[in-house]
Amino acid sequence: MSQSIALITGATSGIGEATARLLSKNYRLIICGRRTDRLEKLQKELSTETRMLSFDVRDKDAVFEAIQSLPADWQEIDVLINNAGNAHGLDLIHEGSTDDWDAMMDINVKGLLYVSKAIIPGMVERKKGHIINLSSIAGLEVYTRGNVYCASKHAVDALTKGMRLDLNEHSIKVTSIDPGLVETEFSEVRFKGDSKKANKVYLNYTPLKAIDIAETIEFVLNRPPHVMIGDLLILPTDQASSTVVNKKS
Ligand code: 8X3
Repeated sequence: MSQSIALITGATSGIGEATARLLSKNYRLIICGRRTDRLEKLQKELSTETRMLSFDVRDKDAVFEAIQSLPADWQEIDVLINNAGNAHGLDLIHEGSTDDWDAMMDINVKGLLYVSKAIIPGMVERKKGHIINLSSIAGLEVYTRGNVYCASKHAVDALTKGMRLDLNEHSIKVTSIDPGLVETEFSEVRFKGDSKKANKVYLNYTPLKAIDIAETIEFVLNRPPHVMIGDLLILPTDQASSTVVNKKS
């Protein structure tokens, strides 16, 4: 029997890349992202059969064209990991940039919907599948200046719950993974390349690493067929909430 197929969005860095590397032991992989050079490099390094799809989740037509372009023996996707997502800016609501708002809603919410729409009907037909949505502690709590990012992740939380309800009769598992502070390019993107600001987010305590989340995803996927992990909040030991972090100085 051939290995199951997992499709990962945002596979070119951070949690997506770590998850691709970990799942390459047991899955055939479809790695997706915007940065073709990074996808090519990752594809070469993975030991499993891998396909790469280069598209921006914001581009509805590109999403559907890329997924439809998969050859027949790659069409039956067993696991969808909706990982692509970003924060843009950390501004008060009256000072935020509408471009940042568009980017967060377009990538985190609409992009997740487009990819899901391209893949879920096949899962429904086969009555089989597992969707893992990467949400955030920001999908459960709202913090000062988090406004639109938190709204986008609250939307992901609602969509996860909606998917679980609508797909219940088709035996499709739906899981939400809600990380707290994970040291990745996340803050670098949020602060538009200001590394000094970005690095400060992870100073004086021990943040999570991408591999911590990848290992959790692997655990979730390895549960027996009758077990669905619904929702997991994963925090660094030093973090109690969005705003309470035990910084050592
Ligand atoms: C990332 C975690 O706390 O920066 O989603 O919102 S946080």
